[in-house]
Order: sequence, then structure tokens, then C-alpha cells
Amino acid sequence: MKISKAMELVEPQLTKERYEHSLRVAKTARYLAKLYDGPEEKAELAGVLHDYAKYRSLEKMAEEIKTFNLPADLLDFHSELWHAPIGAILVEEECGLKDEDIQYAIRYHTTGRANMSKLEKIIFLADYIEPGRNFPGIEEVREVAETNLEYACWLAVRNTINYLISKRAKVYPDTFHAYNDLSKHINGGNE
Ligand code: DGI
Ligand code: FE
Ligand code: FE
Repeated sequence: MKISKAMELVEPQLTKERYEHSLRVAKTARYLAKLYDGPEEKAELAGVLHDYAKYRSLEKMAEEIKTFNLPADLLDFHSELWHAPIGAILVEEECGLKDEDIQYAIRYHTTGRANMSKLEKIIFLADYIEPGRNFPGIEEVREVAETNLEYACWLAVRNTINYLISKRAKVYPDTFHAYNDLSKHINGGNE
């Protein structure tokens, strides 16, 4: 799929702000792919498409978690998590994009998971550090993103877990799995 086609398909699904966020994620993802010898075209496409399902109604998504056979435990966690796995399926169903690498990157862009592919890490990190974002501690993540993809992802997951805990929110198991898995890249990973 051409990037212009993906943009055309995504734009009507999103608000103007969210669409612009998606374009910044695409640009950041392409930059990271070049830096880390990843798939640049796929990174850009996945960036454009990653939030495709962001504004789908909660009723529809709750239904689709069942009909698409997605993990039922998603329903016990914040609905913010749903757009990622549902978007990964909808880009195929509604846009005709059948590309496992891109679909995994979309599926895990919110939580991460253990054993993320390079493309999954790139999208996860690009979504966190795109220039429109402003989280506490983001400058450190942006700096580390220039030299160490795994460490930057670890920092992003750690910050997200800390944020969720400070809000007394639940943390989805894949988020912990991402944290634990990425820990092997820091401190020798044995602590
Ligand atoms: O869709 P975006 O806003 O661009 O970004 P995103 O898909 O990374 O979603 C971010 C939100 O998801 C943010 O409010 C934190 C939340 N989140 C990430 N991991 C978890 C989580 N929320 C819960 N409850 N549990 C998680 O593990
Ligand atoms: Fe998202
Ligand atoms: Fe996003």
C-alpha cells in the first residue's frame, strides 16, 4: 500500500489532531527505522495506520473483541487499550492491508509485549516520542532513542507503568511482559 493511500484511508477515521499525530508518528518511525536499520517503508505505513481504530465506538469495539477472538481479558482493562488490537484487524478488513509485520506493530503499539520485533519497538517508541508529545521524562527517552532502541523502549514502558500506578490504574499483563523482557538490555537483566 502506498503511503498516500493509507493517509486517505486514515484521515476520515480520526480527528484533525489525531491525524496529525499519526503523521508525526510515521515520520518519527521512518527516522528510527533508518537509524536502526529497520524497514523504513513499513515503519512509515504502520505509523500512519497505528491509531486507525482510536475513535471507534466502545460498544462496537467491545463486540469486536469477541467476534475477532481477541483476548477476552481486554474487556477487564481500560478501553484505551482496545483500539490497538482492533485496529490491527481493521486495517486488513476495511483497508485491505495484509502485512503481518505492520499488523503486529499496530496490535502492540499501546502495551508492548515480550519479544517485540524491531518494527514493533520502532512504532511503540515513535508513538511515545513524536514531537507533539509532552510526558514527564520524555526528553530523556528522546535522547536515549538516538542511540539505544531497547533502552528507550524500556524507559517508555517504565514511565507508563509508573504513571498508571500513580493513577491507581490497572496495568495490562503485556505491559509488564514488555518491561521484563526489555530489562535484559539494561543492568545485565538479572536484577
Ligand atoms: O493512542 P495514543 O494516545 O496515541 O497512545 P497509546 O495507544 O499508547 O495509548 C496511550 C494510553 O494507553 C495512555 O493513556 C496510557 C494507556 N496505557 C498504556 N498501557 C496501559 C495503558 N492503560 C492501562 N490501563 N494499562 C496498560 O497496561
Ligand atoms: Fe494508540
Ligand atoms: Fe498514537
